[in-house]
Amino acid sequence: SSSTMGVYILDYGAGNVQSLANSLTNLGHSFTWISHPDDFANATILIFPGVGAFGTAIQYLQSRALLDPLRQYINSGRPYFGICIGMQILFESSTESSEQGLGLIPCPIERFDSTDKSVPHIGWNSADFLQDDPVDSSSYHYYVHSYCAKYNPEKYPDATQWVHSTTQYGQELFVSSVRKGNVFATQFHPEKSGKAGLALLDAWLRKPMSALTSAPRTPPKLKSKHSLTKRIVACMDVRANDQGDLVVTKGDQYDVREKADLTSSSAVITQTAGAVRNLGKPVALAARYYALGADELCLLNITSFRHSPLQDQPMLAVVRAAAECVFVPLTIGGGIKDSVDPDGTKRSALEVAGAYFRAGADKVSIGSEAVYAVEHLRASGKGDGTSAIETIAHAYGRQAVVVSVDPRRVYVDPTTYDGPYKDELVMGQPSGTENERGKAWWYQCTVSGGREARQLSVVELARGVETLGAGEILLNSIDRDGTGLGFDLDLINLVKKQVHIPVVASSGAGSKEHFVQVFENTAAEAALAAGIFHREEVQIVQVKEALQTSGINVRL
Ligand code: 1PR
Repeated sequence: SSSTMGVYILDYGAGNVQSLANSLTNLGHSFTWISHPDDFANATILIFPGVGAFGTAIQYLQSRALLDPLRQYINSGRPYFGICIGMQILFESSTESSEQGLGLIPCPIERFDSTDKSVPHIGWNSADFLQDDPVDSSSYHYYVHSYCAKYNPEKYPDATQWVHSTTQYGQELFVSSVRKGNVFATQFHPEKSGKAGLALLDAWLRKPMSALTSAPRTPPKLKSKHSLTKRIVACMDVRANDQGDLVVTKGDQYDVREKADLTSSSAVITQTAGAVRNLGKPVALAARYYALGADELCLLNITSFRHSPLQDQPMLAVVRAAAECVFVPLTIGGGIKDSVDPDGTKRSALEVAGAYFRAGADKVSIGSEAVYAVEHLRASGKGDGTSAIETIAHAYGRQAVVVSVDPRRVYVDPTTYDGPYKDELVMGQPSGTENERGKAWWYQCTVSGGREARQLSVVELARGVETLGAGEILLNSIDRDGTGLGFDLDLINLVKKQVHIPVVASSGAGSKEHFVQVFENTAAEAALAAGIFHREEVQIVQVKEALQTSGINVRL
């Protein structure tokens, strides 16, 4: 039963608008999609959830003759809620592209300064609200963007009357929501901000024109530290078991089968003879981790290299079902590449990614293809615009493209090693493990889930994927995966030094202290774990409490 009439969502065909649809459904509001310019006439409430790139959004609206009707709708005084790009288009212009915005708010959209911080700004941050409103100002909201409206009342005095809240990232203040008359818009994603975000959407839908009591405005001030939290990511490796059911599995250095029963006389002595480990059903686990406070979820289709992913309807169905009940960001990986269906139909990586975005994914994660793309980049000196990273970043924005890296240590004798990775060697410490003492190592990239090693180091890969347009690095470690020995701090520090994009530390978490360790000793923006959560050895909330006790900012 709907409490609101005539709610319309403007879908501009790029980015994850399904999440907004799912959150409205979850809240019990019905809605209609705007697909034709005439539809605006029937709308009494309009939401524009723009994810992606500014230029692509404007071009799409223009090509479908939706831009002028949108402008007319907003000018007519009917309620409008814009999200992310849906907020940015209200501004004059964006340095992201040459397209002009609607120009309601006289101020440009500009890129964050990346000299002191990672860009995109990804994660949960808080806001200073300057007006009374339906927002619980103590809550964190999810942001994912490289461009923003900088808060600058001296330079853009006429924009300040729109400012509803500001948020600090690094030492920059930006406008995180605007509100005036019939217009409300947020840079953050309420549809991905858990319970707080859903509550905000619900409050607005119930009273979209609620008169604002103009509270006296205290101009926001820069603080010594921003309040972006460190993210805790729960990861589910998904594959079919021998019965053909999709299950969440968990490897030990990427081997996901049970060890063979070596005591049985008939056992063949191999390490991989057992069944695929089954740790649960993907959608049920995703729902559980959302409820338990995960800041983000990751679903990896770990056998996607075997077949054509768009034929892999079960995985798309998993994403669709997970997105219906999970209101934090969802990353989908595995098989994001150019492929050919059994009937000969060619599918570009962009189409594959598009199918996942439409199903409800917020980001896609690219593994093997990223390695090949950087090999190509190294050979030819520059990207040719055709790689999965480039095409998807162009259409959906960098922030939607994660590169998942599967490096493995290659141990060498530092006194004799004369190979190409001399400058990247990590020296083993006397306090290290038996393997490490007196040795040095470099990190080699692999493809196909660690099955094949390539002549490419993790340093080359990290630099290359940033150049090509990746928005984030998911940094696994084959050596640490499933071992519970803790994150590979050397690896994380090495990669973190190469790039200006966020890095998600992954592999090896065995206790809550390991999360404290990774954030105290590296600049990783997020930490991901699988086994420890699947086996319920530690709860997500315990991890966050331990971090908070150590003075690390988290969303509790
Ligand atoms: O190459 O683009 O098709 O992507 C394949 C994706 O599948 C890559 O992201 C790759 O990392 C992943 N993958 C492939 N094979 C495996 C495997 O385990 N056999 N899983 C695999 C990688 C690593 C993490 C794991 C952490 C944390 N899994 O996802 O969750 O290591 O584990 P822990 O906390 O238990 O230590 P493409």
